[in-house]
Amino acid sequence: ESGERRAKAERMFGLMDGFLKNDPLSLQKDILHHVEYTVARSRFSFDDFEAYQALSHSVRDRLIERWHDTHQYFKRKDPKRLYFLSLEYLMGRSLSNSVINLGIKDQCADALRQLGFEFEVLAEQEGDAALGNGGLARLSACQMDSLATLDFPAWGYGLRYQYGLFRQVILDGLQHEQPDYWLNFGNPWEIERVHVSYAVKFYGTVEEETLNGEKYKVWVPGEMVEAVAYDNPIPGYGTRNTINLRLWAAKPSGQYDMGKELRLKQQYFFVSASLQDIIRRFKETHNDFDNFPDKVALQLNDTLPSLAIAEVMRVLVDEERLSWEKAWGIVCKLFSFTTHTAQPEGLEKIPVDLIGSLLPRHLQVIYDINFMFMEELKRLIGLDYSRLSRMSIVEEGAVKHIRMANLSIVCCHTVNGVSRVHLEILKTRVFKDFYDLWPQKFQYKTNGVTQRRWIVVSNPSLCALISKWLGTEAWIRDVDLLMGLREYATDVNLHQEWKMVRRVNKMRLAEYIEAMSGVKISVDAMFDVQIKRIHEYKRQLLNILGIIHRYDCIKNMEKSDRRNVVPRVCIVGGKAAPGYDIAKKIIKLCHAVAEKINNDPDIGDLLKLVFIPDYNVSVAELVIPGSDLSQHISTAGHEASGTGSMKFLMNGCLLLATADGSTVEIIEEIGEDNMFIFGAKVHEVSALREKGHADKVPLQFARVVRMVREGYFGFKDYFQSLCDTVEGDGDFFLLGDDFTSYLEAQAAADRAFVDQERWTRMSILCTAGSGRFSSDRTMEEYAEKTWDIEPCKCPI
Ligand code: F55
Repeated sequence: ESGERRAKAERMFGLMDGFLKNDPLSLQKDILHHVEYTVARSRFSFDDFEAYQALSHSVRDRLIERWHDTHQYFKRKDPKRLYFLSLEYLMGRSLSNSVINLGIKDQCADALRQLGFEFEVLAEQEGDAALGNGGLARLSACQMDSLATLDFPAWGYGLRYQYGLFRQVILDGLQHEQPDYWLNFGNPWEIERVHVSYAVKFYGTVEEETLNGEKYKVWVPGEMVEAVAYDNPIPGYGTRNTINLRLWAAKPSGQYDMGKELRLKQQYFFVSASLQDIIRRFKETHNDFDNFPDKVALQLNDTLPSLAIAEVMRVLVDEERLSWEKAWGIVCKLFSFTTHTAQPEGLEKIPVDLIGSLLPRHLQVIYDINFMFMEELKRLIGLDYSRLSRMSIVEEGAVKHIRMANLSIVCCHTVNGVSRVHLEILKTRVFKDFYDLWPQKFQYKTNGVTQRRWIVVSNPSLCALISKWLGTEAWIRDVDLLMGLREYATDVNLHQEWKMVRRVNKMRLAEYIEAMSGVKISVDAMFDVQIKRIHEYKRQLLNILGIIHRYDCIKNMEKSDRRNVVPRVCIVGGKAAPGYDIAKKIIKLCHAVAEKINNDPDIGDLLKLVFIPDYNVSVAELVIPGSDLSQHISTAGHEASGTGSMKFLMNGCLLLATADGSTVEIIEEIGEDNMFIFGAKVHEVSALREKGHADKVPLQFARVVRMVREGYFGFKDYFQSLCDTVEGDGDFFLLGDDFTSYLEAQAAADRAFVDQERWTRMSILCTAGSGRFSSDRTMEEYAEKTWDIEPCKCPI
């Protein structure tokens, strides 16, 4: 029977003519094939977009081959698998990343050239897949790349939202949000699986039934929505392994569009479909749930997917008929979770009534878990009611809530922070009660980013330069080899080439800025960049006030002193959450200040300020390689990790930063001498807040805030409330306290930049020291310390 099947498969493989070939001629044939039969363009006149489509389909075919082999192999070996559950992924574009990881970039470029096209031009045709908000979502994407490259038997699960993150359009300096119709031009990077679909239940009631004298609960739903799988192959670099990112869409039925449903509904839709899929796969080869945790690790990306805990309990108890105790024993070995916030206000809470109505059985399960937990806790700590109520999964109050973080900590075997200081904050503040109870559950894994996307894809000339000087491309898989660059940190020849690569990247960025905003900038100036979500704690306002100070200084200078000023181009970019008014005012202020400075004939090239609209992954790929200095200036204790800094570091961009999140560890790797560090430290912040600041604000700070208040940049009334957030007792994020040392760090950056020799050495040392901040290292640590999984390498 199986011999017969194999013979059949071999015959079919023969008919297929073996695997697709990657020489330029075969690629040309494939591209033309897709022009004719997939894009269906008249033979053969096709434009850049159609060529992009045809090329992408040719690449997709190659991904599918490897994807098949990888999953076949995983099935045969049946290793313990990791399921990475995340509501958000910021994948960006896929074409360049795919051809690089497949190792066919040069062949594709050759093939296209012979057809009269240029690879780089076609790559620009692709839009971003932006299924998430910020750092958390991009981290998921970087981690998927590393999991594939390191051959881990991992699956990603997520949601296929109809609309991506809003597009940011700036009108008169104000942010407007427009829908991102990312699927309107087709998506060659996904494979629709019409037959992989599951019914997801909502609402209804819970009935009790008796079977063979045993009572059990039955959830009678009030509504069903069908989930359909869309598979997104994730190729590893330098390996055949290609793993799967499976995204769920609601089957169109007129009524449903998950993009518009309430968040809790989306979360459960995601959790239910993913777990049905995971359990079905487990049952294909196993008939006993006892070894479920030996074969499956479930990783929760923050608490957004934490309904999965209640769902597994429900399925095991109500559907698989396991006893509560047995099910609980399994659940406790299954889940781990990573938290991405350092602020208690950032913890997710869901109104009890909402869960009770949408997911009545899950609410019961959560209450039962909490009851057991509270009983155990009373035994362990006694009747300390205030601590018991702090630790309860249920928050009492006018409106009762479920604390998803408490649920996750109680039910997960491991809780991870995203940097060393982040774990310290969790232990001593955010989750102190839990840490005191279960210290062994708490770990940290410092975040990392993938050097494939953040150097190889986005900075090809730096990539080539690194490989040339290291004499190998092995660092693309083994990033610690970057350390080898330290040896050449003062080599004049490397300096020459390094400066050239950086300059060309700056020219590319300058062209983009001019096209985008009409502002002409000089590549001799220092490009000083802050790109990230706009948030008060990230202190874009500190940056803008610093720019106002610089402007004010130049204005008040003797003309003859101006030649000592180091020319700067300040670049800011980022989206504000649609309902976050203060963040939107920060964007407006940035534009108002830019308008004034950029049109002041006194200033010329000494200072420019530009806001780059619609910041996203592909904008980052352009901006980061062209930056000299980047700012990561959150109030200490607020940025759980920060990952943008790591991308700049890899690209040889210097950092001006507070000792917050993972920056603390970057300082250890690079050395304080090679960075510009300023501001209060994590342990100093609470004392500064208590002391109050009204009486000892630096004059320079008071002056620049007054300029904004008094309408120097226009929009006087509009900016008052923004100024209120940083003056008097309003200055929660300590802009006034850190202002003086911020200006000193900026002055130190100026002095370093004047000495190009020194700057270039620092730049090389940044790249050389960035290895620890690769997501490869992060994923290795998770695999060993949290998930207990091992590589499973598909043979070629
Ligand atoms: C998204 C949705 C919700 Cl409900 C809550 C938070 C988010 C989100 O986007 N968080 C986020 O991006 N957090 C960031 O995670 C990064 C990766 O760990 C960290 O580097 C960064 O410090 C943190 O702010």
